[in-house]
Amino acid sequence: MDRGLFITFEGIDGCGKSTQIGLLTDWLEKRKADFVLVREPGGTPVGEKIRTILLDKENDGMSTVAELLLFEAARAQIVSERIRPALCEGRYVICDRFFDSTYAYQGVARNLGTDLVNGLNRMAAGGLEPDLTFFLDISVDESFKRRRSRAIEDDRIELLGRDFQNKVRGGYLEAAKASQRIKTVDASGTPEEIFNIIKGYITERE
Ligand code: Z5A
Repeated sequence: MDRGLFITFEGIDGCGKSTQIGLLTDWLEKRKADFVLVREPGGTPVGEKIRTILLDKENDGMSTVAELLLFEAARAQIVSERIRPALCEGRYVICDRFFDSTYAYQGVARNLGTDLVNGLNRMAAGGLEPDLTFFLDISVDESFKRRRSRAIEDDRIELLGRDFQNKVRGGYLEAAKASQRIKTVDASGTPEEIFNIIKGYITERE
């Protein structure tokens, strides 16, 4: 491999990305693999400021186009500042959400158009694509159940409700159908069961 492996995690709210990323980084540490862990939106000083604007419940008047462009701006920054350099050094990059989130949330659920979003995604990522993407698929009912069990308040996007989450899930299913890179993983099992599937895909790809 002439560059590190770029792995992204996707899914509707509360699908278990953080849990699976924790299991993956523990596994990589045990194998003494060199990795970088980042999240979108965020992951850089500029990106974290954009994240605060995007998730702030007080910004409920934000236009959907402004929202889309802010996600892309944060992405352009993290790709050039963190992701591409780490991959060039041969490190694994694990990213909690990447441009498939924009496809599903803004392109499909916000109805801004998937062609437009695909073009902006390519521009912001400078043509970079993940090697492997795990779409952790749970039902919207399960997502709400898991979210209720958390002690933290919903952010601006989490407050959008069930219909919106259903559309987001539809967007992911559509993206997964069109791409070999995206592995749909049934995320209704135990964290260990889910991680075994993920580990299998990574081992196969290495
Ligand atoms: N967004 C966008 O619209 N467009 C974009 O381009 C991008 C993002 C990049 C970022 O929020 C928001 O931005 C996100 C999409 C939007 N919004 N929404 N809505 P974030 O990063 O703050 O939040 P998140 O990405 O939605 O993640 P999360 O809410 O932190 O959830 P998670 O990481 O996927 O899940 P978790 O924390 O691992 O698990 C949730 C709970 O379920 C927790 O209590 C776990 O203990 C439990 N859990 C986990 N796994 C299991 C299993 N297997 N069984 C049972 N319970 C489990």
